Amino acid sequence: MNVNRKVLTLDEFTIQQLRDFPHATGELSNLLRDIGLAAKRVNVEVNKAGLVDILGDAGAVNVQGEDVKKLDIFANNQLVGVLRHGISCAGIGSEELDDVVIFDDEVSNNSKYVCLFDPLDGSGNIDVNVSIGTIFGIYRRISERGKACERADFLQPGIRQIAAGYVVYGSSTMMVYATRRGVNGFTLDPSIGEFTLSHPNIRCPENGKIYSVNHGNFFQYPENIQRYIEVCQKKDKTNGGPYTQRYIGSMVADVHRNLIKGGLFMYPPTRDKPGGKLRLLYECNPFAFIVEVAGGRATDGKQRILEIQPVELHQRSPLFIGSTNMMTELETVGNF
Ligand code: AHM
Ligand code: MG
Repeated sequence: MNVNRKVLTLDEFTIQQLRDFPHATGELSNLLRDIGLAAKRVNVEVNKAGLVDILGDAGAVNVQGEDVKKLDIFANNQLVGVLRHGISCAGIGSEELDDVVIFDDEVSNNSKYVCLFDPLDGSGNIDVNVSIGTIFGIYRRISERGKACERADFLQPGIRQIAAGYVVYGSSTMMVYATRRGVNGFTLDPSIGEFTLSHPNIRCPENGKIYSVNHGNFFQYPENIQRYIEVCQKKDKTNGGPYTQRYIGSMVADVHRNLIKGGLFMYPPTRDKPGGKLRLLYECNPFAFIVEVAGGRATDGKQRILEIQPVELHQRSPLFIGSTNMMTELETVGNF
């Protein structure tokens, strides 16, 4: 068998990056490897979800008041398990859990990082064979090392993320992660069971023609958002259009597409959800970090997502995220 040595695995890539920093401890590489391992396990279950009794509601309701699907629980358990047993993470916060989990053992107490994640986003799409994903953000703890981490470690503004990423379980399975140095995408090669570098140095195009929003909520949006959506609909060749509307209902897939092709994703406030639907810590912050590193922007309509000081773990936020020129257009039309 020919081994294609031009292909870098996720591990090889993170180790190669380490070489530029002789004092780096390798803890972040370890953490990313742990998350990659959990993702591979989730991927196996997602792929066979139609075959086994893992579809459907687990009969519980999560802290957000939504039905919990069995795969959500499986994904959550995998992530908590690998991070607890790894050497790099002092504790986690999960969209599926009421409170943070502080590992509080000797190795974990000496670990540098805490991790916040949405184990399986887009859960409404699990049963219908549509892409879903895992989202994560990694922070350096601010509490003293050597002791158990603290709640404040998890309530840092998104700007303090050291790395953030997502895994999309789609037509292929991809892990994309960002550090301040750049955004890179790795596609799972099922023949060797490894994530391999397929999308080096991802840049979000400055211009885009895709807008992604739940049109069903149109009449629930503030007037300035309705105005912008109408501008998108009326675009034609004479003014940079036509625009295309694409919305799967899985943020990971929707933002991933716009990141690669150029576009704008919105989850505005609605009459029923004036604070928006998406969670600041598990969904908005990781994507805001990734998209900003790739050259795009992300706001809640008033301020930069990454500068919001979180006050509670499960807080929600409106989200506008994507290509810079579309963001500017939104702000101009919407009079933000
Ligand atoms: P979830 O975490 O319960 O899956 O909800 C988040 C998802 C996002 O992936 C997606 O963008 C959004 O909810 C879709 O919501 P809606 O159906 O209201 O448009
Ligand atoms: Mg979710």
